Amino acid sequence: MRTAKIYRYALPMDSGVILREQRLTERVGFIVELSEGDKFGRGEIAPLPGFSSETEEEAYAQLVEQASLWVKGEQVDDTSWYPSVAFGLSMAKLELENGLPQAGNYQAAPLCSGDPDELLPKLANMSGEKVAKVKVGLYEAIRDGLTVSLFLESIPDLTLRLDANRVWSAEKAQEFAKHVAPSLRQRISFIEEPCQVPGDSFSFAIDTGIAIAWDETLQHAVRNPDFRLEDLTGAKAIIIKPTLIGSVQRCQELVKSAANLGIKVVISSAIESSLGLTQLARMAQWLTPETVPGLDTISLFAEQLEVPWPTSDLPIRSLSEQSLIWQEL
Ligand code: OSB
Ligand code: MG
Repeated sequence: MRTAKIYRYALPMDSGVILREQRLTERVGFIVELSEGDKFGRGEIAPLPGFSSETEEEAYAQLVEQASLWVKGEQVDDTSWYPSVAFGLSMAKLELENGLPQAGNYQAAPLCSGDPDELLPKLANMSGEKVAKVKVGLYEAIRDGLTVSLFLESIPDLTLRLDANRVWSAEKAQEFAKHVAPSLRQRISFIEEPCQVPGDSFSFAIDTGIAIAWDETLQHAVRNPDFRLEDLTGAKAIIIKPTLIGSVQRCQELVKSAANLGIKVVISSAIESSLGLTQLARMAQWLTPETVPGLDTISLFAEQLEVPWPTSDLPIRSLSEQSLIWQEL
């Protein structure tokens, strides 16, 4: 006997979370709970405004339709679903089948935005590889270059991941690189999407010796059903945000292709609640055990949902306090 429930959650965010120039005061999403006999599994479906192509309403309509088919026992191919729906439902099914290992990789690369004194204590608590993520492109490119150099010079065993979110022209990106000494550049593990145009990012990597990673470019490319990772050349790493990419199996295939091509994979968050984020940590430990994932987003929230993130002391709301908006028994 199969049953399914869908909750809609709404969680307050920390003040000051800005996404694509919009303040995000509340994160909204769905949790699907699939049950069969005494087994159950959960998944989070939370399109991210400004990043997902599907809206909350579109995702909800497809989620209800597909959850209902699952209850009836019908098999449906999920390759054409919205990424957020494919991810959440595949995760719920996987958890139900006991297919998601318990162990998680919770050592997220700390996100920081500029002050080395703030970063040092965070790094002191890290076991193993010291890697942090810095958003660049928010200030002058020259200032970014100087800040990055300062980080690398003051913490000799630090490597950095940078993210420019496609803000620079080819010239601005060059200006940034000019202010990072060539001897420091190999400690930039990669910079995500330095330029507005992917071709410029590719040239930037060749000209400067600073490795790049595809994030937005990968999200666009996977919308094409004929996409092959072989065609996305030039990057040392790809960023997989499952909510923006698709099912667990789709992500798993990408991890496999990347391994064959010698490309590093960083499983990252699209600002899921602590429920979805802990599942991502387990997925990262399972699929990319050698890599620190990009999951340092719990502190963007003011509250957690049902499952605590191990290092967070934010208050926890239970799922039963959220609205149960659909069920099929
Ligand atoms: O800019 O990569 C981004 C989260 C949501 C939307 C966009 C981004 C992010 C992150 C996640 O940066 C954290 C990470 O990748 O380390
Ligand atoms: Mg990015």
